[in-house]
Amino acid sequence: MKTALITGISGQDGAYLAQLLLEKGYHVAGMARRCSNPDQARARLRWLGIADEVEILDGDLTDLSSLLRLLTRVRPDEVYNLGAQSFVALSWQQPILTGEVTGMGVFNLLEAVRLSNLPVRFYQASSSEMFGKAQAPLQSETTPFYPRSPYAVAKLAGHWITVNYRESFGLHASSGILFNHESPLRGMEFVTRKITNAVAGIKLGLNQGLELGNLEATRDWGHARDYVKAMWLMMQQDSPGDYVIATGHSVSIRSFCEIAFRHAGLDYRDHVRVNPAFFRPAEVDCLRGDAAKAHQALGWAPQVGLEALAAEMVEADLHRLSRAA
Ligand code: NDP
Ligand code: GDR
Repeated sequence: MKTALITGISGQDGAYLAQLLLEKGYHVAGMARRCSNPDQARARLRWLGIADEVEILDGDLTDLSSLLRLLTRVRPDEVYNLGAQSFVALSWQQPILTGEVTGMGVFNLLEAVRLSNLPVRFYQASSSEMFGKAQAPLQSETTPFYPRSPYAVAKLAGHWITVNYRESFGLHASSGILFNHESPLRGMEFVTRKITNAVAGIKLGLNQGLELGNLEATRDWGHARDYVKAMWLMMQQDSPGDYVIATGHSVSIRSFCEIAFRHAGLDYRDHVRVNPAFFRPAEVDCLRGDAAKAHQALGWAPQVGLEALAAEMVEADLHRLSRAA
């Protein structure tokens, strides 16, 4: 039986990845930060019905000693580094914390892997945000990076130190450059979930409107369940590498609003108001990924399209809010 250690187990991707690995017969250990309500770390795992099947252990990406202790105890075959301060907008409010967790955290974990001397395969959760002010209309592994936020700068450091440990120490370390991926487990502050949660609230008469920032930015959105499969596939390759994971389709926030509101029989124009307070100091205008390398080398392809993704999210929020009402 293989063992996996997942940092960021309490997040969206951590939950779906844990589910996938359990289905594949892994022992799954997850690292979570100490929190005053320990139940919180398992909320998403509970939603998927797997909370009791995952071993949760305390640790923090900013604390090298906790990482070393965890690795020595769990002795994983595969380490998936999903932990991060992942909210781009917050990274301008807390740039130093973002640098320490999202950037230096990767240095800490890689160093812990190296010092542990375990034959570990390592996955780093890199991001399409690294392309930022995109230097090509379709971004692939060879497109130059141009980060536009403290978050993206930190992710870039994490990406390059992953490449560097691979090249310096022969570590089986891969970097998945994942474009936006969403689900009913997406955090409420991210734009798709903010929208689907508002759609459900408006439909049920719980609230009236929705304030958003820039509606014209475009994103290449996929389903988180599809994307965690790509992470696992990277770890099964004989050689490590870097892979863009994306659908190849990009639509605006405005279009996502239109689709999500329409699913509930509503017109977004009656409910959405632009509030400049949600604009970012520097925006990433257009992201669209070219996942040809992943298709060819990993046999990976996304299964869920945007309409189905939005519908699943709206339905899940309707279900949750109608039970709470
Ligand atoms: P989430 O924000 O849902 O989850 C982030 C996880 O990181 C949470 O479990 C969080 O714990 C944990 N974390 C935060 N700070 C620390 C710390 N100091 N030490 C250890 N763990 C910490 O993100 P997603 O699941 O959406 O994303 C997973 C990873 O993939 C992230 O690294 C993200 O940046 C990256 N990514 C995500 C994409 C997406 O579209 N979802 C696209 C590309 C990359 P807690 O619950 O305690 O806050
Ligand atoms: P992103 O996701 O920054 O792409 O990072 P987010 O959903 O936060 O923003 C996407 C786009 O929507 C615009 N936007 C708003 N965003 C939010 N959050 N709230 C609003 O009210 C709003 N109005 C408009 C934003 O300006 C932006 O253009 C996500 C995270 O998961 C990262 O961790 C990950 O690395 C990238 O995706 C790929």
